[in-house]
Amino acid sequence: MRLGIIGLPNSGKTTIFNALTGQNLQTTASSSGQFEVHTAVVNVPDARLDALIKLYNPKKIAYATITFADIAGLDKGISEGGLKGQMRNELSQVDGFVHVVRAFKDDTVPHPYETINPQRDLEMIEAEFLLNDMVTVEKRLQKIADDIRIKGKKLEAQYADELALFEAMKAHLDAEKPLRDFGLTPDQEKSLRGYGFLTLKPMLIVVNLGDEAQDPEKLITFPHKRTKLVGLQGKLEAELAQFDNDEDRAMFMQEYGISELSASKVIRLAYELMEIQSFFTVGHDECRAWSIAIGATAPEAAGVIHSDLQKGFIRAEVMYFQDLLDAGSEAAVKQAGKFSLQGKDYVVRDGDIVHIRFNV
Ligand SMILES: Nc1nc2c(ncn2[C@@H]2O[C@H](COP(=O)(O)OP(=O)(O)O)[C@@H](O)[C@H]2O)c(=O)[nH]1
Ligand SMILES: [Mg+2]
Repeated sequence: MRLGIIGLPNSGKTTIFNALTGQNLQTTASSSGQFEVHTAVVNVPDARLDALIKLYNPKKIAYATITFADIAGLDKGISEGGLKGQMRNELSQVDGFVHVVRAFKDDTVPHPYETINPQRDLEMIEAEFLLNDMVTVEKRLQKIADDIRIKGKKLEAQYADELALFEAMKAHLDAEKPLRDFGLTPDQEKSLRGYGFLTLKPMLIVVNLGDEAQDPEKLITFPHKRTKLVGLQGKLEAELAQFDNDEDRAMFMQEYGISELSASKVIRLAYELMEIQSFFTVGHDECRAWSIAIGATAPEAAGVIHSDLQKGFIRAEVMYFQDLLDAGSEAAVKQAGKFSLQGKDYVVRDGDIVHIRFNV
């Protein structure tokens, strides 16, 4: 999963990127507004995998991962005529956004629009995304109209469904509503994937609170689907991520009243937002966590591991991780009757331990 960190210049994107990834990229008090992307891959903390590792003592360990991309260069006016080039590619390819909005006051850090106003800043970028999606929809409508004009009315029937969908999306965007709220069916969503609509992507709004711990709900109103809101103290969190001694970090956290590190909080919220969950594969060679869409079936889980496993899927051997921990061994799970063989319709649960039987 790839999450793009976006926001106005000087909102604290790079600071939050550092907090989430433990990196130490240069932050800057001058707003350059240049397109630039930095990425880092982080492990998804998982106490269940830690427990499984203790049980198997495997040669290899692999946590599920999330890629964070710090995307600089968004600002007002950028979507005029539709986003272009690398910025467009980068934004349309992420699975979701971490949208950083500035609430911290600091006279040494200039704000591109002078005053501190998180709601305005959030809406400013959202307006750019709405405009970009509108341009994309209009281009498609134009293309369909041209096609019908050139190749004749017989194409009208063929295009009828798509035309109706795009007209409805246009009306929706005209009303300044993000496509997140449109209520696309899963099939429609699949058919639209190639367009990379930005207002369709899940968005975690991170209010960068600075020194003032306060309720982000008081600063931001954004009642839309596929959206979550969280407040973080950017600079403080970035400093916390630099500790390599756990005790020092714990003391620091206590001092500032921080109960959960921003990295694990953001990852937890991202999992909820993206509607994904984890399953495990275990053994003395490797214990590993994988992420998968909630509601995915056993063959789809197999496909996350390797496409051959999905193609040649026969059955999945399934145990629930807590049953394994309670019983102490695979043999004991079997004795307790809690081991099962599942077919292609089985819906994987969060925390399942899966072994795929396959044939290629
Ligand atoms: N006082 C204060 N300054 C911050 C905070 N977060 C970021 N900054 C500062 O704001 C400036 C811009 O931050 P940066 O992360 O580079 O913003 P970006 O342009 O969105 O990547 C830097 O000087 C940061 O040190 C914060 O929580 N409090
Ligand atoms: Mg930056």
